Amino acid sequence: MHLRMEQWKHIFKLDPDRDISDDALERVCLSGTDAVMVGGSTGVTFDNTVDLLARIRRYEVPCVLEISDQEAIVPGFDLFMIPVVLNAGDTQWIVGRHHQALKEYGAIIDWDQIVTEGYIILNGDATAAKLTEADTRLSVKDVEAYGRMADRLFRCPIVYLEYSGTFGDMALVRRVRSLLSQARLFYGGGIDGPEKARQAAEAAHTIVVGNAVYENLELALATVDAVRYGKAAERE
Ligand code: 1GP
Repeated sequence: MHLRMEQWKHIFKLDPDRDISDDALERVCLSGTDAVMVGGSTGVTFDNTVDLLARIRRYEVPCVLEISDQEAIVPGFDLFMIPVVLNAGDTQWIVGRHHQALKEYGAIIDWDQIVTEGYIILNGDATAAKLTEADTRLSVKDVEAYGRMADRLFRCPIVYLEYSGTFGDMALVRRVRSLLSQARLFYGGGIDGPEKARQAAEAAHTIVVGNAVYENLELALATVDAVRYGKAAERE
């Protein structure tokens, strides 16, 4: 499979620690989304990750693992996304865990499958913010600096603005996208239906829809067309 991540506009993020029925999973995988990302902040284990991968693999949709725990690294995904939380207070989430993982697996990694995500967590109430002790009280200039750090200094292929659980500031998202030179801007947080999906897709390169899959599947599925067809889908 040739993965053209640079063309992805829409991703569903599924949490291995949350239940999803076979029917719902089928609808997600056949929705027309560009990829399914498997990941979560807590409760992700090798076993629940393997289970979810096996179920997603019944379908052709590209499937990527966002690694947050070394114990839950499961082979067989198309890509492995590695978050580096640039505004983490706990440096374990910037280089610490990465260092430990590379001590263990560094010699056997297929680097063509590894994609680094420069994360900027902006919702202080999100589990990920608490876990990483992220400093979310950032000015526009702070966020711009982190964006440039990920894009220019560290050459991350992805800059991820993470508002998980709440819909973010689209002017800020647009601002960060405008200063990136090579990275794709991923936006995630609070996209609960087509209208917010359209707004976020106008601001970022790629949008990530997570919670809505579990809260209201119909509205979550409608985000795919909203991104693909933009305003036309909204009018329907
Ligand atoms: C979470 O960015 C994703 O990591 C999506 O956020 O769950 O709020 O959609 P939501």
